[in-house]
Amino acid sequence: MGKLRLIIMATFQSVFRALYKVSFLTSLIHNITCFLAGLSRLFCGTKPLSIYAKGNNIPKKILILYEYEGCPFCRIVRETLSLLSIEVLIYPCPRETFKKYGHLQDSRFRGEVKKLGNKVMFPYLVDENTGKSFYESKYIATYLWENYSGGQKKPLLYRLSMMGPFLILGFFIHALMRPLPSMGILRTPSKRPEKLLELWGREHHVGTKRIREALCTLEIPYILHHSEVESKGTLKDPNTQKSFSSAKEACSYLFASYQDGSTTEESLLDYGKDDQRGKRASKK
Ligand SMILES: N[C@@H](CCC(=O)N[C@@H](CS)C(=O)NCC(=O)O)C(=O)O
Repeated sequence: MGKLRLIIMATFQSVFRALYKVSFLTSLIHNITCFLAGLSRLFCGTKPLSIYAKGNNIPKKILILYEYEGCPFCRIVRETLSLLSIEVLIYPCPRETFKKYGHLQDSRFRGEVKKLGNKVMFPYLVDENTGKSFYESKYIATYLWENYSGGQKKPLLYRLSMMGPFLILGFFIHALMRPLPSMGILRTPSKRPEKLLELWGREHHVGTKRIREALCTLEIPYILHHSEVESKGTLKDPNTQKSFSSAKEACSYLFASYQDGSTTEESLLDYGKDDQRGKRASKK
Protein backbone atom coordinates (compact mmCIF):
# COMPACT_ATOMS: atom_id res chain seq x y z
CA MET A 1 0.00 0.00 0.00
CA GLY A 2 1.37 3.50 -0.86
CA LYS A 3 2.89 5.36 2.09
CA LEU A 4 0.71 8.47 1.51
CA ARG A 5 -2.44 6.34 1.32
CA LEU A 6 -1.50 4.66 4.59
CA ILE A 7 -0.86 7.98 6.31
CA ILE A 8 -4.27 9.33 5.17
CA MET A 9 -6.01 6.15 6.32
CA ALA A 10 -4.19 6.09 9.67
CA THR A 11 -5.16 9.74 10.23
CA PHE A 12 -8.83 8.94 9.59
CA GLN A 13 -8.48 5.96 11.93
CA SER A 14 -7.21 8.19 14.76
CA VAL A 15 -9.89 10.83 14.16
CA PHE A 16 -12.68 8.24 14.20
CA ARG A 17 -11.21 6.58 17.29
CA ALA A 18 -11.53 9.92 19.08
CA LEU A 19 -14.97 10.76 17.66
CA TYR A 20 -16.54 7.42 18.63
CA LYS A 21 -15.67 8.19 22.25
CA VAL A 22 -18.18 11.07 22.18
CA SER A 23 -21.23 8.98 22.97
CA PHE A 24 -23.95 11.31 21.65
CA LEU A 25 -22.21 11.36 18.24
CA THR A 26 -21.74 7.59 17.88
CA SER A 27 -24.95 6.67 16.03
CA LEU A 28 -24.74 9.70 13.76
CA ILE A 29 -21.16 8.90 12.74
CA HIS A 30 -22.01 5.23 12.15
CA ASN A 31 -24.92 6.27 9.91
CA ILE A 32 -22.94 8.81 7.92
CA THR A 33 -19.85 6.64 7.44
CA CYS A 34 -21.85 3.51 6.50
CA PHE A 35 -23.88 5.61 4.05
CA LEU A 36 -20.76 7.06 2.40
CA ALA A 37 -19.13 3.63 2.27
CA GLY A 38 -22.26 2.27 0.52
CA LEU A 39 -22.39 5.23 -1.85
CA SER A 40 -18.78 4.61 -2.86
CA ARG A 41 -19.92 1.17 -4.05
CA LEU A 42 -23.03 2.63 -5.75
CA PHE A 43 -25.15 0.74 -3.17
CA CYS A 44 -24.57 -2.40 -5.13
CA GLY A 45 -26.75 -5.26 -3.88
CA THR A 46 -28.92 -3.03 -1.68
CA LYS A 47 -31.82 -3.39 -4.10
CA PRO A 48 -32.36 -7.03 -5.07
CA LEU A 49 -32.80 -8.20 -8.61
CA SER A 50 -36.37 -9.46 -8.99
CA ILE A 51 -35.34 -12.96 -9.93
CA TYR A 52 -37.57 -15.20 -7.89
CA ALA A 53 -40.59 -14.48 -10.09
CA LYS A 54 -38.58 -15.78 -13.04
CA GLY A 55 -37.58 -18.96 -11.23
CA ASN A 56 -33.89 -18.48 -10.66
CA ASN A 57 -31.78 -21.36 -9.65
CA ILE A 58 -31.74 -21.26 -5.82
CA PRO A 59 -28.92 -23.37 -4.35
CA LYS A 60 -30.34 -26.48 -2.64
CA LYS A 61 -27.51 -26.66 -0.12
CA ILE A 62 -26.49 -23.40 1.46
CA LEU A 63 -23.35 -21.78 0.00
CA ILE A 64 -20.43 -21.24 2.38
CA LEU A 65 -18.28 -18.12 2.32
CA TYR A 66 -15.06 -17.49 4.23
CA GLU A 67 -14.57 -13.74 4.28
CA TYR A 68 -14.11 -10.65 6.36
CA GLU A 69 -15.79 -7.29 6.45
CA GLY A 70 -12.69 -5.15 5.97
CA CYS A 71 -11.73 -7.04 2.80
CA PRO A 72 -12.86 -5.18 -0.35
CA PHE A 73 -12.74 -8.32 -2.49
CA CYS A 74 -15.11 -10.11 -0.08
CA ARG A 75 -17.51 -7.17 -0.42
CA ILE A 76 -17.83 -7.79 -4.17
CA VAL A 77 -18.96 -11.35 -3.47
CA ARG A 78 -21.44 -10.30 -0.75
CA GLU A 79 -22.84 -7.61 -3.08
CA THR A 80 -23.47 -10.26 -5.73
CA LEU A 81 -25.11 -12.63 -3.23
CA SER A 82 -27.29 -9.79 -1.97
CA LEU A 83 -28.30 -8.76 -5.49
CA LEU A 84 -29.23 -12.37 -6.30
CA SER A 85 -30.96 -12.84 -2.90
CA ILE A 86 -28.91 -15.94 -2.10
CA GLU A 87 -28.53 -16.91 1.54
CA VAL A 88 -25.08 -17.91 2.67
CA LEU A 89 -23.27 -19.39 5.65
CA ILE A 90 -20.55 -16.94 6.67
CA TYR A 91 -17.37 -18.01 8.43
CA PRO A 92 -15.75 -14.71 9.42
CA CYS A 93 -11.96 -14.65 9.06
CA PRO A 94 -10.77 -11.20 10.25
CA ARG A 95 -7.05 -10.51 10.19
CA GLU A 96 -4.99 -11.18 13.30
CA THR A 97 -2.66 -8.31 12.45
CA PHE A 98 -2.16 -5.57 9.86
CA LYS A 99 1.52 -6.40 9.88
CA LYS A 100 1.49 -9.52 7.80
CA TYR A 101 -0.52 -10.73 4.80
CA GLY A 102 -2.16 -14.11 5.31
CA HIS A 103 -1.14 -14.40 8.95
CA LEU A 104 -2.61 -17.37 10.78
CA GLN A 105 -2.09 -18.26 14.42
CA ASP A 106 -5.15 -17.99 16.68
CA SER A 107 -7.87 -17.41 14.08
CA ARG A 108 -11.01 -19.54 14.41
CA PHE A 109 -11.60 -20.22 10.71
CA ARG A 110 -8.53 -19.10 8.73
CA GLY A 111 -7.00 -22.54 9.23
CA GLU A 112 -9.98 -24.19 7.50
CA VAL A 113 -9.36 -22.12 4.36
CA LYS A 114 -5.69 -23.03 4.42
CA LYS A 115 -6.65 -26.71 4.63
CA LEU A 116 -9.29 -26.47 1.91
CA GLY A 117 -7.49 -24.29 -0.63
CA ASN A 118 -3.86 -24.24 0.53
CA LYS A 119 -3.70 -20.43 0.93
CA VAL A 120 -4.80 -17.93 3.57
CA MET A 121 -6.66 -15.64 1.19
CA PHE A 122 -10.19 -14.29 1.10
CA PRO A 123 -12.88 -14.52 -0.15
CA TYR A 124 -13.15 -18.30 -0.45
CA LEU A 125 -16.44 -19.86 -1.60
CA VAL A 126 -17.55 -23.46 -1.10
CA ASP A 127 -20.51 -24.72 -3.13
CA GLU A 128 -21.53 -28.21 -2.03
CA ASN A 129 -24.16 -28.31 -4.80
CA THR A 130 -21.53 -28.52 -7.50
CA GLY A 131 -18.59 -29.71 -5.40
CA LYS A 132 -16.66 -26.57 -6.38
CA SER A 133 -14.69 -24.26 -4.14
CA PHE A 134 -12.43 -21.39 -5.07
CA TYR A 135 -10.67 -18.09 -4.39
CA GLU A 136 -10.78 -14.89 -6.49
CA SER A 137 -13.65 -12.45 -6.04
CA LYS A 138 -14.34 -11.77 -9.71
CA TYR A 139 -14.28 -15.45 -10.53
CA ILE A 140 -16.69 -16.19 -7.66
CA ALA A 141 -19.04 -13.37 -8.76
CA THR A 142 -19.07 -14.70 -12.34
CA TYR A 143 -19.71 -18.23 -11.05
CA LEU A 144 -22.70 -16.99 -9.00
CA TRP A 145 -24.19 -15.23 -12.02
CA GLU A 146 -23.69 -18.24 -14.25
CA ASN A 147 -25.18 -20.72 -11.79
CA TYR A 148 -27.76 -18.83 -9.76
CA SER A 149 -29.11 -15.81 -11.68
CA GLY A 150 -31.54 -17.68 -13.93
CA GLY A 151 -29.86 -16.02 -16.93
CA GLN A 152 -30.81 -12.46 -15.92
CA LYS A 153 -28.79 -9.52 -17.14
CA LYS A 154 -26.46 -7.72 -14.78
CA PRO A 155 -27.87 -4.29 -13.84
CA LEU A 156 -25.99 -1.23 -15.12
CA LEU A 157 -24.91 -0.04 -11.65
CA TYR A 158 -23.52 -3.47 -10.84
CA ARG A 159 -21.51 -3.52 -14.06
CA LEU A 160 -20.23 -0.01 -13.36
CA SER A 161 -19.29 -0.89 -9.79
CA MET A 162 -17.12 -3.75 -11.08
CA MET A 163 -15.04 -1.45 -13.30
CA GLY A 164 -11.48 -0.55 -12.28
CA PRO A 165 -11.93 3.13 -11.26
CA PHE A 166 -15.06 2.37 -9.20
CA LEU A 167 -13.39 -0.59 -7.54
CA ILE A 168 -10.36 1.49 -6.53
CA LEU A 169 -12.46 4.46 -5.36
CA GLY A 170 -14.82 2.16 -3.45
CA PHE A 171 -11.96 0.27 -1.81
CA PHE A 172 -10.31 3.49 -0.65
CA ILE A 173 -13.38 5.41 0.57
CA HIS A 174 -14.72 2.35 2.35
CA ALA A 175 -11.41 1.87 4.14
CA LEU A 176 -11.41 5.54 5.17
CA MET A 177 -14.98 5.44 6.46
CA ARG A 178 -14.83 2.18 8.45
CA PRO A 179 -11.20 2.06 9.65
CA LEU A 180 -11.41 0.72 13.20
CA PRO A 181 -10.11 -2.80 13.88
CA SER A 182 -13.40 -3.81 15.55
CA MET A 183 -15.28 -2.95 12.33
CA GLY A 184 -14.68 -6.46 11.07
CA ILE A 185 -11.01 -5.96 10.25
CA LEU A 186 -9.00 -7.42 13.13
CA ARG A 187 -10.11 -10.21 15.45
CA THR A 188 -11.54 -9.93 18.94
CA PRO A 189 -11.22 -13.19 20.93
CA SER A 190 -14.64 -14.67 21.62
CA LYS A 191 -16.56 -17.67 22.94
CA ARG A 192 -17.96 -19.71 20.07
CA PRO A 193 -21.78 -20.02 20.16
CA GLU A 194 -23.08 -23.56 19.83
CA LYS A 195 -25.80 -22.81 17.26
CA LEU A 196 -25.50 -20.58 14.20
CA LEU A 197 -26.82 -17.05 14.59
CA GLU A 198 -29.02 -15.64 11.82
CA LEU A 199 -28.99 -12.20 10.26
CA TRP A 200 -31.43 -10.72 7.75
CA GLY A 201 -30.46 -7.79 5.56
CA ARG A 202 -28.81 -6.49 2.44
CA GLU A 203 -25.33 -5.32 1.58
CA HIS A 204 -24.80 -1.61 2.42
CA HIS A 205 -27.87 -1.46 4.69
CA VAL A 206 -26.47 0.45 7.67
CA GLY A 207 -27.88 -1.71 10.49
CA THR A 208 -27.03 -4.98 8.74
CA LYS A 209 -23.51 -3.76 8.09
CA ARG A 210 -22.87 -2.81 11.72
CA ILE A 211 -24.06 -6.21 12.92
CA ARG A 212 -21.97 -8.01 10.29
CA GLU A 213 -18.92 -6.06 11.46
CA ALA A 214 -19.49 -7.16 15.07
CA LEU A 215 -20.05 -10.80 14.08
CA CYS A 216 -16.93 -10.63 11.96
CA THR A 217 -14.51 -9.23 14.53
CA LEU A 218 -15.87 -11.75 17.07
CA GLU A 219 -15.47 -14.60 14.52
CA ILE A 220 -19.05 -15.74 15.08
CA PRO A 221 -20.38 -17.90 12.24
CA TYR A 222 -23.90 -17.07 11.01
CA ILE A 223 -26.43 -17.49 8.26
CA LEU A 224 -26.85 -14.31 6.25
CA HIS A 225 -30.33 -14.13 4.73
CA HIS A 226 -30.72 -11.82 1.77
CA SER A 227 -34.52 -11.91 1.87
CA GLU A 228 -37.43 -9.88 3.17
CA VAL A 229 -38.77 -12.55 5.56
CA GLU A 230 -37.59 -10.40 8.50
CA SER A 231 -36.91 -6.69 8.34
CA LYS A 232 -33.38 -5.64 7.38
CA GLY A 233 -30.94 -5.64 10.27
CA THR A 234 -32.72 -8.33 12.32
CA LEU A 235 -30.41 -10.59 14.33
CA LYS A 236 -31.58 -13.82 15.97
CA ASP A 237 -29.56 -15.87 18.39
CA PRO A 238 -31.07 -19.37 18.82
CA ASN A 239 -28.64 -20.01 21.70
CA THR A 240 -30.45 -17.53 23.91
CA GLN A 241 -33.73 -17.12 21.93
CA LYS A 242 -32.97 -13.39 21.69
CA SER A 243 -33.90 -11.27 18.71
CA PHE A 244 -32.85 -7.70 17.86
CA SER A 245 -33.89 -5.19 15.24
CA SER A 246 -31.67 -2.33 16.42
CA ALA A 247 -28.01 -2.46 15.37
CA LYS A 248 -26.89 -0.68 18.51
CA GLU A 249 -28.61 -3.22 20.78
CA ALA A 250 -27.54 -6.19 18.66
CA CYS A 251 -23.87 -5.12 18.69
CA SER A 252 -23.88 -4.43 22.46
CA TYR A 253 -25.46 -7.85 23.00
CA LEU A 254 -22.89 -9.64 20.83
CA PHE A 255 -19.91 -8.08 22.59
CA ALA A 256 -21.43 -8.53 26.07
CA SER A 257 -22.33 -12.19 25.41
CA TYR A 258 -19.41 -13.48 23.38
CA GLN A 259 -16.32 -11.24 23.68
CA ASP A 260 -13.53 -13.03 25.53
CA GLY A 261 -10.51 -10.73 25.25
CA SER A 262 -9.44 -7.43 23.73
CA THR A 263 -9.62 -6.51 20.07
CA THR A 264 -6.21 -6.45 18.40
CA GLU A 265 -5.63 -2.69 18.32
CA GLU A 266 -3.14 -1.61 15.68
CA SER A 267 -2.63 1.47 13.56
CA LEU A 268 -2.94 1.21 9.79
CA LEU A 269 0.65 2.52 9.74
CA ASP A 270 1.61 -1.01 10.82
CA TYR A 271 0.28 -2.35 7.52
CA GLY A 272 2.65 -4.85 5.92
CA LYS A 273 5.49 -4.05 8.37
CA ASP A 274 6.47 -7.64 8.95
CA ASP A 275 6.06 -8.55 5.29
CA GLN A 276 8.62 -5.88 4.37
CA ARG A 277 10.93 -6.96 7.16
CA GLY A 278 10.58 -10.48 5.87
CA LYS A 279 11.42 -9.35 2.33
CA ARG A 280 14.40 -7.31 3.52
CA ALA A 281 15.67 -10.19 5.62
CA SER A 282 15.37 -12.63 2.73
CA LYS A 283 17.33 -10.23 0.45
CA LYS A 284 20.32 -10.20 2.84
N1 LIG B 1 -7.33 -11.31 -6.28
C1 LIG B 1 -7.94 -11.70 -5.05
C2 LIG B 1 -7.34 -10.87 -3.92
C3 LIG B 1 -7.80 -11.34 -2.55
C4 LIG B 1 -7.02 -10.70 -1.43
O1 LIG B 1 -5.91 -10.19 -1.61
N2 LIG B 1 -7.60 -10.75 -0.25
C5 LIG B 1 -6.94 -10.18 0.90
C6 LIG B 1 -7.94 -9.43 1.79
S1 LIG B 1 -8.52 -7.99 1.01
C7 LIG B 1 -6.40 -11.29 1.77
O2 LIG B 1 -6.87 -12.40 1.73
N3 LIG B 1 -5.41 -10.94 2.59
C8 LIG B 1 -4.77 -11.84 3.51
C9 LIG B 1 -5.13 -11.53 4.91
O3 LIG B 1 -6.21 -10.97 5.16
O4 LIG B 1 -4.39 -11.92 5.79
C10 LIG B 1 -9.46 -11.54 -5.16
O5 LIG B 1 -9.93 -10.74 -5.98
O6 LIG B 1 -10.18 -12.24 -4.45
